[in-house]
Amino acid sequence: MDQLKQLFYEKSQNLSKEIKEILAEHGTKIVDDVQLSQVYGGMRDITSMLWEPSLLDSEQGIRFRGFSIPELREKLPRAANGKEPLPEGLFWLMLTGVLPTKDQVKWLTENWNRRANVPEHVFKTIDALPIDTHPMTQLSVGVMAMQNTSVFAQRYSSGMQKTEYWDATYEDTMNLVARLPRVAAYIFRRVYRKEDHVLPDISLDWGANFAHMLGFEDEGFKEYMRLFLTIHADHEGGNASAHTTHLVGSTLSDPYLSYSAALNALAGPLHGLANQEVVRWIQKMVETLGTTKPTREQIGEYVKSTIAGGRVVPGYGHAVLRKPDPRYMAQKQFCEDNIPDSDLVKIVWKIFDVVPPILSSLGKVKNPWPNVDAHSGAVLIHYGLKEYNFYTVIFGISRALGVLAAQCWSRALGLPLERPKSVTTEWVKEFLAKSEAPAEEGK
Ligand code: CMX
Repeated sequence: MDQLKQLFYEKSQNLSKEIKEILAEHGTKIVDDVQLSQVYGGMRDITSMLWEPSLLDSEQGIRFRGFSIPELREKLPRAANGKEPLPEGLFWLMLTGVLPTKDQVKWLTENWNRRANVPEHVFKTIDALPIDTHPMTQLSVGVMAMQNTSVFAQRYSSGMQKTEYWDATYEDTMNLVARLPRVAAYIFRRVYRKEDHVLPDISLDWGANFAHMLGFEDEGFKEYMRLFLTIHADHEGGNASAHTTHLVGSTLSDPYLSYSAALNALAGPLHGLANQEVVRWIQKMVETLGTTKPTREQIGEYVKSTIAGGRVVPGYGHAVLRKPDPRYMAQKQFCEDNIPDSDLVKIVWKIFDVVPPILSSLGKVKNPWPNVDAHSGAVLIHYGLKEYNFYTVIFGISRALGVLAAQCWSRALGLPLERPKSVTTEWVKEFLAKSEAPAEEGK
């Protein structure tokens, strides 16, 4: 058994035992109430699922196994001469709960490089799609095409025991994460670089190799890619892409099927697609205003016209967060340190000055602050990755780390099929009639 698998096995066995004890003693304790407005309101804030890799606090933002993003940037191993964390280290942390050493991260990079071979039929499947198919759809199809190699699916059909599910899920997770950058880069070069593909360089780490296969050799871009792939990896379990993985996986669909479904959720404009929408929105603004250096007043008028047109301001607001997103702040800091003079980045910062008071003045927006998607496009454009339809793919590659680490945990802990209760409005009316009826006399 490899060293990461061994550590994960020990940790998950221990937690499994602990959970059994907790449930035996406290299983009937009430952890939450549910209001009718939550039933109609997208199940916001209802505590109802388990997700080990990370936890979101509405004020402080995301913590991965207790570590904030600034702490991860400080404590996770980095590339030689690099300042940003290696996403491999975050995967190790999410899977085991333990910060890895430099050697352990090196081992993981090498292990993924050995697993990264993508079967030829996957490229042929992608090539069969019309070139104007959205890159997120191409990625989802590419992942589905790899499903015939699922260790979980093969072992399940040969009668695998429940106690082995975690092992097969771990193998699929490691293979899939290892292959993803190659598949995504293939899509990028197919669509935007006339099929001039770039072969992997196995001397590089996971993030830098992805940048290399996309065709970007700038060290600054490689550093940003490491940061990007780290901060987008997980946002606890209730967000649409994570929850989709969890739900689909709970039927014992293998990691390829579950993660492909997650990509389809991430491809929605209220979720991951917002990062491309932000850039489209800014470019339209620059075009409309006729300047690359708009004033705060001009931006304010443009924001108001977006809202008056019945559209949301992309990159702002969040279902859980109630403060500026630490993932936005990490990117802001990266830009202050590395590219403070980019016109586009300066626009992003001015938008941050202007949008929150306008959204607050509407009186209905619960969080007027920027989220992760408000910043990334400007940085990618600065480094020359201008094809914004590809941005959500990069988000998706990062998201694999969190949702697949969580899937390993779900199978190791033996979590069951997910099946919440739904009701009809007819049921609600009857429920209200009963609860509002006066108590019968004498009772
Ligand atoms: N611009 C304009 N209006 C907004 C808004 C924004 N950025 N954010 C919220 N609102 C509106 C909502 O549309 C809703 O209006 P109605 O009551 O008329 O339908 C009202 O404010 C209340 O919404 P909320 O409770 O504050 O926010 P939700 O939890 O319902 O939605 C989110 C959260 C992210 C979908 C929403 O803020 C939004 O649409 N933001 C823009 C898209 C975006 O950036 N998405 C990326 C999120 C991060 C990610 O998952 O990647």
